[in-house]
Parts: sequence; C-alpha cells; structure tokens
Amino acid sequence: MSINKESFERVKECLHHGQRFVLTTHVNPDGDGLGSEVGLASYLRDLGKDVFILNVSELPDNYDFLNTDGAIKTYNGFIHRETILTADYFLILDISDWNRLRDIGKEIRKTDIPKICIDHHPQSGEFGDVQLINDQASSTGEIIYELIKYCDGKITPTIATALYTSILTDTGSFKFSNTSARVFRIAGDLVECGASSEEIYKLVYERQSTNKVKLFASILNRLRFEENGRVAWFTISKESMHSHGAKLSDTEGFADYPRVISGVEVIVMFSEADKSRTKVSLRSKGNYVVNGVARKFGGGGHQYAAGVLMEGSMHQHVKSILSEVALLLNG
Ligand SMILES: [Mn+2]
Repeated sequence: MSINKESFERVKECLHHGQRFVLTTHVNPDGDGLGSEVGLASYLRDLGKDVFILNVSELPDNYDFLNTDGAIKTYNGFIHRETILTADYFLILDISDWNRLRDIGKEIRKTDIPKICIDHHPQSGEFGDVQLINDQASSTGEIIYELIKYCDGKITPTIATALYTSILTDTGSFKFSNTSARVFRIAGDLVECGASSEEIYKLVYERQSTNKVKLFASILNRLRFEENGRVAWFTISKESMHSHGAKLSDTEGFADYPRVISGVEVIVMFSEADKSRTKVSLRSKGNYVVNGVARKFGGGGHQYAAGVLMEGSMHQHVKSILSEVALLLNG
C-alpha cells in the first residue's frame, strides 16, 4: 500500500498551517523512530516552527549524535503538560499503537488536538486523524524523506544524517528484504546531501559497551534450538542483565544475530522487561511471516520482525510462543 498524493497534500497543509508541533515515537525508540523525529523536526524548524520531541523512553547512548541540540526530551507528565496542551498538531512517528506510546499516548489521546501518524508498520485499525502509512516503505525515515521532497523542502546535512540513520537501522544495514532499489537511491541522495555513511555506521554500531558485549557472549553460550535447528531461541533474565551491568535497551540487535546460523529460519528472544512482564522479539529470515504469532498474543510488527510485551514471567510464555512458532513452521 503506497501513499497517495492527497495524503501527502493533507499533511503538507497541516505542517504549513500549524506553529507548534509535538513529535513522539514508540517506547524503546530505535534508529528509525529517532531519525524520523530529528529529520522531521529539523525540517519544521527550518520553516520557522516551534518543535518539541518528547519520548517516553530515554535516548539510547548510541543515538546521542542525533541529539546535538538537546531537543530530544524524555517525557514527564508534570513538566510537559503545558507543551502537550498547547500543541497545534501531534506527529506520531514509526508507530500506530497507543499501547506502545505509554503515558504520553494517554495524554495525547485525551486532547482534541489533531494527530498525524507517519508509519510503515502494517496497521491494525484506524489510528490518528491524518495518516501517512506505507507498509512497503523500508522505514518511517523513507516516508519523511518523501514528505519533505513533496513539500519541496531542502534536505540539509542534519536532515540527511537523521534520515540515513532511519534507513540504515531499519534495513539492518541494507541487508533485509525491505532494501529496495528505491532505498539505495534515497540513501545515495542523503549521502549527497551530507550524510556520512561511514561516520553514521560507526556511531550507531561501533560504540557498544563491554558490558553489552559480555552479556551477548553469555547469551550465545545459552542459545537453544528447536525444529531441527530451524528455530533458535534464548532468554535474558533481569538478573543476567544486572550481573553484566547491562540494561534492557542493550539487548537491541541481539535477536538479529542468530540469523548468521545456517538452517535457522526463525529466532525468538525472551527478555525480562520487569518483574511481571516479558518482552518477546521474533525475527525471520524471510521464509516465514512472524507478525501473526505476535498478534495472536496481543503484539504486532513487521512480517519478518515483530514483538509482543506479555504480562507474566518469562518461563510462563516460552512454551506457548515456541509451540506457536512450531505450528507456523509445520503448517
Ligand atoms: Mn521503523
């Protein structure tokens, strides 16, 4: 489903008519959510608008280079109440699910202020008042690029760096199936506009803490296999994160690594979000669509990268998720 001209026109009108914009993205933001925010915020600022980026989670360290002007703030219900209530528009990026917006979602939802959703996740129902949704796009950053082009905007080096980060991270460094020829053309243009592919890669991927790498090593040692090696899975307890001095956000990318193993089709990572909740991340090398499994348990996501946050302990869910995955592989 690609985006028609009318939708771009509608969003363009909102961007031009509004003066105060609040941008947000999902809990545990990734390179795409953050790159989309910074790219769009920078474009709006160039138009002379007042822009606020408020996220429910803290900014992960490896994306600090996107926050050069300190514009990305962690949402606080008391401090940011006024900012929320005086906005002309909300721009909700890389997410179409109120639950994954947590507290800021609750506040935004209470207001009558128009909500613009820009996203590339397959949508489950109506979300927002105005939508730019293309589930064929590699990333939300790609849609923001198209939007700025549609508005005849200038891609400055700041915007180029932010949107390149979106595309780089959501395509798994240009290796996933969403890496279309178009993605390479856009990435090429972004490099021409001032994004440094080498520098961005180093900043995002080559500044990991020793703690994170040691936690990862311990997980590789405990990797388990099912279905004749077609399913790889592992668990990460709060305790093991703690003993390695690592946080839940340090597990980003772990679920992708077992793809390197020959014969593995699907990967499942179970991590303890907190005492009573388990985060389940599903990855597929492309022969099996896994977001149906996530949806069955109340989650969602892309065809080959999906997830769900479940109430209850990890061990409670391992069996039911793995049997669902087994059904998928044998169905
Ligand atoms: Mn994305």
